[in-house]
Amino acid sequence: MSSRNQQLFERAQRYIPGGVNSPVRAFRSVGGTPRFFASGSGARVVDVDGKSYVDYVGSWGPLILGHAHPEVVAAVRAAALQGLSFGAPTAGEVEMAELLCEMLPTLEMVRLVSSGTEATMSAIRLARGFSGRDLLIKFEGCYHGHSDSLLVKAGSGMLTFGNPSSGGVPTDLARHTLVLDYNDCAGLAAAFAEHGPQIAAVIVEPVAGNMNLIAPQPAFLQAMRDLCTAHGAVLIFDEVMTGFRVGVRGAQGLYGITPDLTTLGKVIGGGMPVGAFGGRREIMAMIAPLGPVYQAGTLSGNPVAVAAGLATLQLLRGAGFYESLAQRSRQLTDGLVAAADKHRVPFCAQAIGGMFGMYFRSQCPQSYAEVMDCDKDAFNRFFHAMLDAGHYFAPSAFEAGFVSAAHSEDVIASTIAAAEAVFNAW
Ligand code: KE4
Repeated sequence: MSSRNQQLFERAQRYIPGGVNSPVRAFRSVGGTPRFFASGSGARVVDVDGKSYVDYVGSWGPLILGHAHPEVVAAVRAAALQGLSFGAPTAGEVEMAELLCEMLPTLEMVRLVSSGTEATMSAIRLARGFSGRDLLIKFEGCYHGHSDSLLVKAGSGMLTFGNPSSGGVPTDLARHTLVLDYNDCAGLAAAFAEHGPQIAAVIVEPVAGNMNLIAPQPAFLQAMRDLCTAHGAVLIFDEVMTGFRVGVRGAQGLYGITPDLTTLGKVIGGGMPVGAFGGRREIMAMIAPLGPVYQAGTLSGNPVAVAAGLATLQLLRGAGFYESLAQRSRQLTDGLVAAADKHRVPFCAQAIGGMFGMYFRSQCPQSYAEVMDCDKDAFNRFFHAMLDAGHYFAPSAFEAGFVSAAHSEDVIASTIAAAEAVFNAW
């Protein structure tokens, strides 16, 4: 008899492309039937067949406090009882803007939107409007949402203009995006030497989390900052994933780099749809209705979503929050590595704040090419064995994982014990 997960997936595929509302959820990278979740509480989620899992996806990052945190749910309930949306300014949006600018001092002004994609799309348009230039630099393996200028893969040569990486993206548009190698300082310098006066912006994940987790080489981000300053290009830190995830001041605080613009999402909505872009006042002043760069959104700053975000941000400012989160992440990665080593399985893992990467490879990768060198089949085998054991990791070898404040030492120890059993039977 098919499970309720399978029954729902069959129904879903009749009316929803691939049966999902976002491709990675379809399990196509790992195979098998995606899990339909019925509920979540703290570090756990329960699927429609009643099976419970320790959750290391956390809705891809937003659930830094764990599922259904009582204070966040209470804030959402209270806001909802006052009305779901007005399409007009609310006090909560002012509080949110003030809080974001206080927590991230590089933000002089900020605009709320409803997703990370909207945030990065708007920031790129703003950088082009501010600089009067068209060329955008991004890095292979970094994902910044699905706006057309970002669905571009490297051209034939590293310094040749991009080609569409998705159907429906005009070649004429893709050619305005240059795709370079992450952590390649020489390639970045060469691109500026060749195209400097035409470069509107560089957009980067300051810690890459969409090609599994790749840490920036210390010199890489500083070189980017220096080159953007020297050539009058806008440096955009896409902190949709790293913002308030790797530390209280995001990756910009961790590495001491001041971007010109920052994009945010995920954690700032606490599980509800909130994105944001912000930065230098002289740049943000170009955004409508102040300036000529248009940007808008029916549900931007939605009061119920903002209530969830405000409650979340207030709670993660608590003393020792990030120290404890980082300890839990390290407990997980150290434990997984020890379990794999004990059974001589080629494996490594690393954590930065509340996010982590794990790789079926002897050394942690430092580039897109090295990520591609990881044993994807081994990951898929591990993924399903751990899923069966009740531990839910991202259903792709090319995604980072997330720990929440609800992941106690004991919960993490249970995951490590399950991994030990999996590696013992490897
Ligand atoms: P959204 O439009 O999905 O809210 O945000 C896009 C985005 C922008 N920038 C970064 C650094 C991101 O990681 C994302 C979205 N991340 C993926 C997870 N790899 C979301 C999961 C999904 O696409 O379903």
